[in-house]
Amino acid sequence: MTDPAPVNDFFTISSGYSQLWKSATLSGELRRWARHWPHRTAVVDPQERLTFAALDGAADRIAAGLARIGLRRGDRVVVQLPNRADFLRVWFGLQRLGAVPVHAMPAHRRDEIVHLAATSGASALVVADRQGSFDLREMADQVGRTLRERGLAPPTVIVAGKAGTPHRVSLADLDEELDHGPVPAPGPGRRLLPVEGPDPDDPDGPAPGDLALLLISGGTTGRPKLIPRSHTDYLLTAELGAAAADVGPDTVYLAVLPIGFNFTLACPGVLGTLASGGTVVLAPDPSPATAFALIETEGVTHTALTPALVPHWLAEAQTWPEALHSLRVVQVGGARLPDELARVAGPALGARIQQVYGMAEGLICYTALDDEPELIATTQGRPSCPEDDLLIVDPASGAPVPDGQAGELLVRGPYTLSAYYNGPVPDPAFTPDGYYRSGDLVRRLPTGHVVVVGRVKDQINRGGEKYAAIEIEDHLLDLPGIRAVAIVGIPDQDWGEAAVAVLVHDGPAPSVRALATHLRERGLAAYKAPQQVHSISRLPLTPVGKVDKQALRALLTSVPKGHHR
Ligand code: J2J
Repeated sequence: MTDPAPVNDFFTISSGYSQLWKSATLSGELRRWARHWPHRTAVVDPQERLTFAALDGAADRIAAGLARIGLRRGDRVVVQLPNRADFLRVWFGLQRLGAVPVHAMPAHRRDEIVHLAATSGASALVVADRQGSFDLREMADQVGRTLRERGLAPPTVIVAGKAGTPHRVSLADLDEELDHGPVPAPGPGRRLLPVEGPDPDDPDGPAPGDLALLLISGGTTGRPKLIPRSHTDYLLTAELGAAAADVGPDTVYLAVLPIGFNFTLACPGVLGTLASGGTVVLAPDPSPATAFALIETEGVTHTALTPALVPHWLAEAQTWPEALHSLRVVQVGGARLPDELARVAGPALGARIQQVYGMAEGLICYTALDDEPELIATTQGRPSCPEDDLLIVDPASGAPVPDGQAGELLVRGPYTLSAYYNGPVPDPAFTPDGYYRSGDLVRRLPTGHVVVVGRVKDQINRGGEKYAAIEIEDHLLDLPGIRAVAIVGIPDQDWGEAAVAVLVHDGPAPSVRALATHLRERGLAAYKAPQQVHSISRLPLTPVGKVDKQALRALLTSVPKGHHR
């Protein structure tokens, strides 16, 4: 599919970053790593261990295999794979071809995958065969049927595992050494940054400033948007992260969170570790028991968690502290880590805590490993790059707030996006001078540390998994007897936030379970189902006629426990 290069204003405001941007592609980097340390272990999963040379070889074969089935440079491919070595084989295979992975999450279901495939114009969809009892291949076929009904081309389904039927392609068949004939002429890349190529180790590859991957936004105004990231800015993200987390050749990084999550992949995560010559260990599930066993056997030094996982790790550490002897750095991010938990976590885990406040759109903040303990416990860190340009403004007027006061964080910088992929022009998510509106309320200390105090975006963040309230409101409005819906986040002890469906309805109120069933039937990820239902005769409105979610939140948090169903 053609994907013409857009005119991008970022070219004009970004020239000051050229010192920071290196002229390298992700495929070229893997080549160099494999040349520098071919026999070191790059990736470990429960079934296999891959050296850097083996990963590089797999990328070559899979790129050729993808070309055999008709994929070309610039083509988008939705990748929904669990934390297994196959994710990295496919991901680097796509990079070597110059195709663009679109990162789906393992919890996503038909509706989300259809949206990602449709908005990216994906040529292929890569899934595992099953996830527990759920057959992802059937879901992938349904995605194809839904797209066809909408007049769009269904993606080729590629299965890591048993393909099941001949109309699906098995990854094992792509990963074969075959003479594939002449390599097809590369298509055009989509240039995001003014960084020319080629990378000497990827001479036929895309330019370093070209689109390399598409991440998904948490969503605020509807369905998730696609975040374009280039080779250059993504490598910069990973390298800044490696410096912040003290990642080096001795690092053994345990990926507990989904590998397609920006935090896990690049902050510094998998890429920062590989770029430093370290080893990545993939946890097949996020349970502390699995993680602790891997930490003990593989000598894990670094990992990254969401706040919701921390109490479970503390409980496990009480009974199995010796498993953690090698652990040095535990990063926590994705949602606000309560200060009290941050204070106890380091000593209990025998490791340094590093708070990470980041967004797939770009900006990543880290506390320094040697920051004062109180700063580590109570702040979300400082921007990882001196060129990150942060502005804190009054959300209503847009005017900068006085130093130290809370306001909405706006950001631009060398690895922060300037437009969503195929987004509207102009896009209210950006200011006219190129700042991304994060929707987060923050306060900045004189040390430069940022404290996240709330948010202005209408989003639910359940333990790090985000979605736009409106996405669920729209689906619930379709239920019989429902006249109005507001999804409101309220504090939750275990998950940081719980979603309450506030309903104006005829007849009896639907149960929490009925809502979950409806959303599952609509093909949505299970984490988007509300935890509580609350009936109301009329939704309160703000003076401009919007649903007053603050008033609802105040009402819900003042109602005595037991009233909600
Ligand atoms: C409070 N809110 C936070 C934190 C993210 C590293 C770390 C996290 C993400 C991520 C990421 C928070 N305290 N420590 O991509 O590379 C909320 C904010 C933010 C939104 C971004 C990474 N860390 N948040 O979480 O794109 O509201 O990225 O704007 O998924 O999560 O979500 P996402």
